[in-house]
Amino acid sequence: METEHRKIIHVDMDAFFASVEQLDNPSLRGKPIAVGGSEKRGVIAAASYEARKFGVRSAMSSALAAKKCPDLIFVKHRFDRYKEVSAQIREIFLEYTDLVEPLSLDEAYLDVTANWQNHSSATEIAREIRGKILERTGLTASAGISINKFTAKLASDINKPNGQKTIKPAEVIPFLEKLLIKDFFGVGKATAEKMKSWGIFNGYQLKQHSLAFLKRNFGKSGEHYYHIVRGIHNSPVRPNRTRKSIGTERTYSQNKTSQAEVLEGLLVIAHELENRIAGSKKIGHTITLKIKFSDFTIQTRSKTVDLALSKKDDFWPIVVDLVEENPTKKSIRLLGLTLSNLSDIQQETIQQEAQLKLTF
Ligand code: DCP
Ligand code: CA
Ligand code: CA
Repeated sequence: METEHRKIIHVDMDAFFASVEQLDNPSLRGKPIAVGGSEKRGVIAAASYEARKFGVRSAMSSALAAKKCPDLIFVKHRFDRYKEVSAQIREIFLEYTDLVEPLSLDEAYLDVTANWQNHSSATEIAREIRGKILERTGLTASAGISINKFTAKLASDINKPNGQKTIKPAEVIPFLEKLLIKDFFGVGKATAEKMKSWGIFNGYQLKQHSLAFLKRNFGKSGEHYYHIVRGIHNSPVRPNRTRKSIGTERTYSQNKTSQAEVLEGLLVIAHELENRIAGSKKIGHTITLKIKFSDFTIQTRSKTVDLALSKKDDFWPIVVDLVEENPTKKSIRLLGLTLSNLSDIQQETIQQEAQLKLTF
């Protein structure tokens, strides 16, 4: 039955470092680029899809890459910028579930079984998340949707870049039977060679061997292979942090100079914040106003109240106070609002909503 299965999404950004560089520097778009390394030394961290056509890959030596693709452009990496994007996508994931397990800057597992926002399917959630990633970061991501982390991760590669793939419960077994041994998690070269020598090339052939046989030959890993090829992979999505704040901000193409303009801008932001709070199933006690001036200096002002804040009507008067108590003379290029001091809204409400049906 559908409801017995968890709904796991694996999201992975496309050509992450390279795509960020092409986003920030339009002259690099559509061109073969490599991030990290230089013409002469080092290894490449990331290659744009244009560079991959020439066979350029992550971890390849720069010298070999330059040989394969003579027009390859080498770009320096900017980790702070990748971290910034990583935080942005994390924020999006957390709008759908607390169960977010990042694997690296550009990918994470999400367990969306509880279905916070009453979506019709996990597939739909993944599509929405990819849409938000594109909208807020300007970058594309791919996703895999399935019953466990293992199949979800494999699925996210199938329609990459800028695509997604759902492997439904009934499709998991046939998918795993066709899967090549080298693509099974944690099957190293030596193990794959050993299996080949016994005529095991795919999941179906792996399944013909007993648990005892696999344990005898591969120890604990053998047991893991036995289960995984049967679609059994119970490893939970382990969140490595709980959310401390919910925030949203906007940069304006035209600086804001009057208090009326500032309040007008903040009203839009307050609406969006309310939506994000609703998605997070949290309440908070502190509202922070962030202002970036046209000279790029930043100011934050906060107020903490006893009232449990989640609705715009409740926190808007606080925002107005924060603006009015210290009128500013300088022109403003960015405004932001953050709710912090968070706690979960009542457990019973969450449980009720978790019962809303979610299918694949
Ligand atoms: N990375 C790195 N060294 C590696 C592999 C990757 O520094 N050996 C960095 C650069 C990548 C980022 O991590 O952009 C994410 O790695 P992925 O394996 O997810 O690869 P990409 O995102 O670059 O491409 P894909 O579209 O295949 O996911
Ligand atoms: Ca990636
Ligand atoms: Ca990745």
